[in-house]
Amino acid sequence: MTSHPGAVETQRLFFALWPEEALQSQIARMTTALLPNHLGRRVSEANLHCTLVFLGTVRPDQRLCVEAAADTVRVEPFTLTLDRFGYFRRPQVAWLGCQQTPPSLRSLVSQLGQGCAVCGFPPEHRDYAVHLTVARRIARDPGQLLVMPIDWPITRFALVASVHEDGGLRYHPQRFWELT
Ligand code: 2AM
Repeated sequence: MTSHPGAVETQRLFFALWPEEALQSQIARMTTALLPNHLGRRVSEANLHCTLVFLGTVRPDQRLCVEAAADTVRVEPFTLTLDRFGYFRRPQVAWLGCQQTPPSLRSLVSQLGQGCAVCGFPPEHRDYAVHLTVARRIARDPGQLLVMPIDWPITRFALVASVHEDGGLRYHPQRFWELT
């Protein structure tokens, strides 16, 4: 949280799919197998996640608002198959994603995005590109790397805070919502 005298306490927040620890380890191992060691900087295992809706700076009243919006989301549990390696040239990040975005994931992102718009967060107009960033500062496209597919059962989503800690960024889930 920010804490300037007289300032409103804000947080940097986003909604995400948050893997169980065992899956975070599996993804970290897969990244090590895929990317040569000298390429880029790995996202630390405990930070691995897939963003659904990025909010940025959030006031306490807005946090209550987005939490209420999340309460209204109706999506049944589904499976997300991570079966694709990708690279975004501009932010220079490598990621895992999926060949086919499940309709349930689109619905989840869309419901959350619409709810957050009501709380003052402009909706994202770009098509949702599911990606779980595994490494940053990769200057050159590593090309198409073959991924051993991982089936990730999605039973919940999280509101996550991004916090500066020990000279780096650490992501902390604040609250989970179960899909039913
Ligand atoms: P990235 O993994 O592609 O960098 C916390 O910062 C999470 O929110 C990260 O997953 C990051 O995506 C994403 N994020 C950061 N800034 C963003 C922005 N302006 N729009 C969308 N997502 C963003």
